[in-house]
Amino acid sequence: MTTVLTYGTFDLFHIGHVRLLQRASALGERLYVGVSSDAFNALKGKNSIIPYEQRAAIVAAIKEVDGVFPEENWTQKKSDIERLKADILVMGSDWEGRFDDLNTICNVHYLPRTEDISTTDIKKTFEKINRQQIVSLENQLRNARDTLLRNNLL
Ligand code: C2G
Repeated sequence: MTTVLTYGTFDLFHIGHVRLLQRASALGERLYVGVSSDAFNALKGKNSIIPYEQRAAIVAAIKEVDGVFPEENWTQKKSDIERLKADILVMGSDWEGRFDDLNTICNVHYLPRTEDISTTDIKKTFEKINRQQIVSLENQLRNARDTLLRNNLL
C-alpha cells in the first residue's frame, strides 16, 4: 500500500490544486494532505482569504484525498512522513529541489504546475474589478454633482 503525502495552502481552491491532488493520488493508494494553518500562512507571507477550517474541508471533500491535517510549520514534514508511513512526498514544480533532503526517508517527487492559474492571479483579478468599480462610481458621482450644480441645486 503506497502512501502519498503533499502540503499546501489551497486558498481560493482552483483547478491547479485539483490536478495536483489527482496526480499525487495516482502515485499510490492513499493520499494525505497537510493544509497550511492560517498562522503558518502568515509565516509564509501568504494571507489566505479562506480560513483554514474551510480550506481543509474543501481538500478533505476531494475524492482522491484520504486524510487532511494542519501544516503548522516548515519542520514537521519529517515527523509527518514517519507518522503516516508516507512512501512519496509530492509537491508542485515551484518547490523543485526544496525538499530533497527528505529523500533519505521517502521518495520526493515534483509535478509540473498547472499553467495559467494561481491564487495570486485570482486575487489580482478581483482587485482589478474592484478598482474599475470604484472609478465608475466616482465618475457617476461626479456627473450627478455637476448636474446638481448646473441646476443650482447644490
Ligand atoms: N499548484 C499547481 N499548479 C498551480 C498552483 C498550485 O500544481 N497552478 C500546486 C503547488 O505547486 C503546490 C500545491 O498545488 O504543490 C498547493 O499550492 P499552494 O496552495 O500555493 O501551496 P503552497 O503555498 O505552495 O504551500 O510546505 C509546503 C507549502 O505548504 C506549500
